[in-house]
Amino acid sequence: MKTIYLSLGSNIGNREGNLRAAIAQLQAPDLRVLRVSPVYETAPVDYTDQRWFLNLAVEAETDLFPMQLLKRVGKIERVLGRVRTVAKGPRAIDIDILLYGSAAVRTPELEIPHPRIAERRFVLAPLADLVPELRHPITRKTVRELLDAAPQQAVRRVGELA
Ligand code: PH2
Ligand code: MG
Ligand code: MG
Repeated sequence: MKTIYLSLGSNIGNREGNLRAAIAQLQAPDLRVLRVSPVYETAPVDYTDQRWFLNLAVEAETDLFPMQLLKRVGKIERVLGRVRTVAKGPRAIDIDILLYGSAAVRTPELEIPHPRIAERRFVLAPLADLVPELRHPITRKTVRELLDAAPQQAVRRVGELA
């Protein structure tokens, strides 16, 4: 059984409903959602000409191996994200694997820890609400240290998921 951390984001349609539906779909006999962070409204990064996101972080434990987990979250994204408009831009739901225990995985399909954690306030702010003292398995910096050093990005806590 591994403890894992996921980053969820939505910027299409009923963003809060999409997050809630994704968490419900994640819950399964072989994946137990333990805690959900507060919700943040966050300015889009990378591709900036899109609606603001709602982002949150999830702590879970699972028997799934990393590639099985990747397939599972991909399936949930497809189920919930069917109404797609622009490729690479807005999405109904995005589920990214941030950490899988203290494991490091590097394949063409999957990299864990997620390679852009340290650049993304929209990932670090909710993650710091759950596990501020958790250390990144490679850099050994805590989540709070990473958040303090992250580039500026507008993120504001908007509350808990109902
Ligand atoms: N996800 C992206 C690209 N940009 N910006 C914010 N604020 N939140 C996201 O979840 C996000 C993003 C690609 O997955
Ligand atoms: Mg993403
Ligand atoms: Mg993704």
